[in-house]
Amino acid sequence: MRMNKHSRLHLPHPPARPGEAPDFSYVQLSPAGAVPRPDVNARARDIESLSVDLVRVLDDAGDAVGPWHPHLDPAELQIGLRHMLLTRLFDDRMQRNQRAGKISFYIRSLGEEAVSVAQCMALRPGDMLFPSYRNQGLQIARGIALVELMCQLLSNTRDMCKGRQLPVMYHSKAGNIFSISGNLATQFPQAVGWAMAAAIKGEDHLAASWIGEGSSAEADFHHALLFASVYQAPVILNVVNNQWAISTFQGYAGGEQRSFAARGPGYGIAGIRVDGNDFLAVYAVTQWAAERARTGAGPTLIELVTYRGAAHSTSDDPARYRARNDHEHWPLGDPIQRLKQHLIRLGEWSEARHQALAAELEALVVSSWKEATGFGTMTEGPRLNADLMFEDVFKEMPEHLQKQRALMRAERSRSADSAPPSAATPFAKAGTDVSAETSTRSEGA
Ligand SMILES: Cc1ncc(C[n+]2csc(CCOP(=O)(O)OP(=O)(O)O)c2C)c(N)n1
Ligand SMILES: [Mg+2]
Repeated sequence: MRMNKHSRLHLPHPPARPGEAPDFSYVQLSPAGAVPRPDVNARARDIESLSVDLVRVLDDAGDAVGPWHPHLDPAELQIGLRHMLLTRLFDDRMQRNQRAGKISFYIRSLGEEAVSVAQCMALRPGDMLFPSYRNQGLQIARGIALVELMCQLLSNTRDMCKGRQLPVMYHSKAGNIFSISGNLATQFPQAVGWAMAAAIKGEDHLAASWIGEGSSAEADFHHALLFASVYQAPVILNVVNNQWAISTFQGYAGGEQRSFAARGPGYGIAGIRVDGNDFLAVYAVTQWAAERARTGAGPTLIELVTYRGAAHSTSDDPARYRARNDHEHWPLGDPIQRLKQHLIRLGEWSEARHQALAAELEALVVSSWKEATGFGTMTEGPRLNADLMFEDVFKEMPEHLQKQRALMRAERSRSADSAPPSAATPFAKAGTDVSAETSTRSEGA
């Protein structure tokens, strides 16, 4: 080892910048089927190797191998494929809608669909999910209608967030899915708190939460792990390592010296690294962690190794900071392709069935969009009642807000009186607004 006369500062290096060839040699892989599956009640300190190895079930040919093979029914696998494909087609259409100026912002999950879909399917409906903004697959797998998600993206009269949130920060009213926060990593301590409460109440439910590897640099990540460890909370903490936090390479969040999963054992929590693009491996590892939580063996930190195939969001341009077409060179492939290939090898799927499914789901996305736009678009009414912005924060509205609301109402009726009847105003004319709760407008109404 070379000795320096002085200390030196190490700067992590992204594998390849624009103009360079993609290079994923830094990603530590294990062969499919090679990692042992310990008992669900194994102590965290006895299974530390799981946090550096990589659990994989699907091999390069598309066969399921090794001790983590979850032996799911083909029908279950087909449902998983359907949810993943719907997630991708929904994402593609919403991306195009943003480019066409129909919504203001969007975030895709291209290449990461197995994370949300397989994990959701491995959990029970009563388990509480605390997602990030890149977990739309959870909403889809939990049965939230596309129309509901689209109305949130449009901030229209049926918007579940009543126009108060950035598009994709869903707050689904059903499905046991917690509201999404743009403040990174807040969901981690919240999930641990929820899990602690479930344990205190003697319930059988667990909590699961997802953050990006970049967000693991937030203090909330560490608070969550400590609380989860001390109280052995029934929680599954997922770090989705898609290698990038906007333009910042994962090495800057600490992934260069040690895996993210290895932070688990540091806190006395089981840590496990899994191929995030392998539907079967993600399912099996989540099922294992869920059983640990439900049998009192405590929390698990799962690192899902994957790749962010698209830009961070519609506001980002990855051509500025990473190698062109690098997604095609990602060594763990594409989750949809891999599950499709596996089902074909089982004799339970075909190219023709795949195309028919894609056409069916595309039609669902199109018809859902048509229905959603009937509740209002960015340019056409009906519009949310502006009064809504003053509600739901205080039980009794403080005086200063009452004053502001009165001012706004006066301004609105003044501009409504002076404006020609057809002129577009920032707020719809009082009396014609439709509130989020009272809206029952249906397609074409
Ligand atoms: C507390 C906080 N800091 C910074 C941001 C700005 N920000 C939004 S997304 C993002 C990158 C997050 O990357 P990662 O956690 O890896 O998740 P990914 O987007 O890759 O899914 C940043 C820095 C924020 N929203 N909240
Ligand atoms: Mg990331």
